[in-house]
Amino acid sequence: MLEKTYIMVKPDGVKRGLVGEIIRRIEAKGYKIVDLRLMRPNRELVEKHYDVHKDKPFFGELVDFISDSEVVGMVVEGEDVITVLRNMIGDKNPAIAASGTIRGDYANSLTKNIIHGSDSAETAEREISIWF
Ligand SMILES: Nc1nc2c(ncn2[C@@H]2O[C@H](COP(=O)(O)OP(=O)(O)O)[C@@H](O)[C@H]2O)c(=O)[nH]1
Ligand SMILES: [Mg+2]
Repeated sequence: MLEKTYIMVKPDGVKRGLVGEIIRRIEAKGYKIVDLRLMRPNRELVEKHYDVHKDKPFFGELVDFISDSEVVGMVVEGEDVITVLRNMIGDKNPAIAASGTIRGDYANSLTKNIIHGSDSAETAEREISIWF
């Protein structure tokens, strides 16, 4: 199915100069970037994005990390793009993320794990409307 997903290079990915590598992998897979923006999101926006995690113990640390820092948000379109990019991103835990995935190759921290990708069609629609 032709879908759209929200992908975000987190502040650690931007600081480490991984924006180009991430875009390269997305394009090499054959997906199309249909919107892209460099942003410094305020707390309110980041809290809304991670609303599902608001009762988790790591919520404050996560929001602190993303807020008022440069991130690159993009909308990516393609066949089954939501699932395929989640697979290319890899597990959130760098100790588990497989080599060859973005997190497996570049992440070394559970909070600072380089990249976000929507996990379902409903989430993708919600996140795209929040960020774009
Ligand atoms: N410090 C910490 N951060 C976490 C933990 N679980 C998730 N996170 C962070 O919160 C983000 C969202 O979590 P989740 O939706 O479960 O993972 P994702 O969809 O793969 O990004 C992750 O990418 C991490 O940055 C945790 O147990 N500890
Ligand atoms: Mg998630």
